Amino acid sequence: AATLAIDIGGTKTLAALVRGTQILAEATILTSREAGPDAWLAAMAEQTSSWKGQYEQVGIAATGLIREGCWSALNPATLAIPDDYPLVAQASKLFGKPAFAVNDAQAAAWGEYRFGAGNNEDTVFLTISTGIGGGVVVNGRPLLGLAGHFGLLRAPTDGQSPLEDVVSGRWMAAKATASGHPIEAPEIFEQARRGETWAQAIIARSAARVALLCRDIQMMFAPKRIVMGGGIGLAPGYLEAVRAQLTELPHHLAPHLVAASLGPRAGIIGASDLAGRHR
Ligand code: BMX
Repeated sequence: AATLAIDIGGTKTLAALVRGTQILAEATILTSREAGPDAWLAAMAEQTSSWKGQYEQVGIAATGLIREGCWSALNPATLAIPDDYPLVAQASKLFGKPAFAVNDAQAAAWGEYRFGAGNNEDTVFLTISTGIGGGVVVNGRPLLGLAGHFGLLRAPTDGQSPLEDVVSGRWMAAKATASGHPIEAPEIFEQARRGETWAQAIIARSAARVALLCRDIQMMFAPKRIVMGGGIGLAPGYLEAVRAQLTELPHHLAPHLVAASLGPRAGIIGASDLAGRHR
């Protein structure tokens, strides 16, 4: 039995037919950010229409807060979602199958815990992407709802802004533009690889803040591993830049940082497995 798994991120949506950790079919849809949930779901239904009849449930990993099946934005800058959009009801109606929804980073945390780098041990997942997402799995249980939303922490910025607004891909692009290079995060990494110091400085600044976040996560959850994901988190050199900031920590305080072994598929694999457990 397969699951139609959908990972709705701030920049793009990944849809797949998933059975266990097997990806039977896959499609990427760009999130037209101002279109809204009805349009995003309609685009996914259209893009996956040929899979009809091949899945028995729908598992959704979505950026934002999922509470009793309803979807809201915590940071509209990451994706503007109307408050309490009835995501599960709308998805089950549209796809004609029972649906389950969970936050994208919480889904990825479960995927990596069960089938990836988390190795079935206490895991915190951290995605550095359009925002910063977090998921926590302790004693074999995933924390759901609001828990793990590290991107919305304000203590690290003295209350000036959510942490993700000075770390994520959006911040990096804004910094590049402000320094005369109107480019998006992926190209910033490209320029850094070419030795451009302004690009290297933006990446180093973001990584230094993420390193401090990882230290704090270690103090709060003492996970076996912090599994890093996301377009920025998995960009070449980023994880190493974060690790470099943690080397002088005493061993018992140091987070053990590893790359998501399921990569961009952690969310759909985690959402698919969680959907199967919540039937
Ligand atoms: C934001 C928040 C989180 C999400 C994180 C990463 C919104 C819309 N999203 O902190 O729920 O997990 O961004 O989102 O408030 P991504 O789109 O970068 O994966």
